[in-house]
Amino acid sequence: MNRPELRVVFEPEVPAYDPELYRYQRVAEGIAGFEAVDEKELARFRQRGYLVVHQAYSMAGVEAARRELHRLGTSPRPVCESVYFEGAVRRQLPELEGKAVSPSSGPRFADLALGHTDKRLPALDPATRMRFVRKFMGFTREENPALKALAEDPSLMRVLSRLLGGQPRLYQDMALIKPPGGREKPWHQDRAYFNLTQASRIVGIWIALDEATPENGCMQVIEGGHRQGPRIHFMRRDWQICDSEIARLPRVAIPMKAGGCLLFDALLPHGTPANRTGRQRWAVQYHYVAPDSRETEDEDRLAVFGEEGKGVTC
Ligand SMILES: O=C(O)CCC(=O)C(=O)O
Repeated sequence: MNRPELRVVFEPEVPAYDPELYRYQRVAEGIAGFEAVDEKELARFRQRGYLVVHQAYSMAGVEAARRELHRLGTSPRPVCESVYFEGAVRRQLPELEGKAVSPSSGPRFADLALGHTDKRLPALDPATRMRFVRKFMGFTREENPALKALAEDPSLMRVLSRLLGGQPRLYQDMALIKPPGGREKPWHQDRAYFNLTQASRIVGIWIALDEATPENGCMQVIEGGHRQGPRIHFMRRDWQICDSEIARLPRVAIPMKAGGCLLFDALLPHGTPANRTGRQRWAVQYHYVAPDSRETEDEDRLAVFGEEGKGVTC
């Protein structure tokens, strides 16, 4: 298989946030194993916008996926489409000082909040690179069989077929390595990032490859928030929902052990706080679409999720 061209993104440093945004009211309940997903759980998913499945994956599968991610993080030529580094890596790389994508140079919309993009990995020893890596994308390929196996797990496919009402197609893959001190992912709806029509059915899965806790940046959600539809996103610390809107809503934390997962509606508002521990927090996230999903353009997405022309402020 041909290797994809590598895209390396050096993110800007993300400003501090109000810790109140991640003060949660409750911890989510879950079920054990994909086989426990019945009609009642599917109805709960529709109502709440998510479903937590503990012990969804075997530890052998999780460990094999971790080994592949470690290889992606330390290899001189990782087999994936993109690698994102935390803004803190800039302090190791003085040549990046002041380098950022400038809106006037016409970057793709998705790059605006991301910082400087390159085709080469930073000249750092592999261990240092691994310490600052935040995200990989486009790795679900034959060369990474354990990561591909997580994405194509037959029990997951059965659940997704029921949630999507048709054969699931993988739309996006991400590995999210939140390093010690690693940045917050501000509250957002994933649909605000996807150029897919609003009628397209989309379900995400976030799989813990480590224990995920409120301290190291586990997922938090606004239960039932998908039923209020699309929310306006603003370019602040990231492409995100306004903090003042989130501050008014009750938040649910989703801690889980390695091998557990969160299935969620692509309109469910969610976010993760910074990692305040001394260890990385590893997870993978996949999004799937129904067979009748349709691609659209940035401008269609921004007409729904963007602030322009709506007279709103944040
Ligand atoms: O793992 C995380 O920190 C959250 C990732 C996330 O929500 C996203 O990238 O859409």
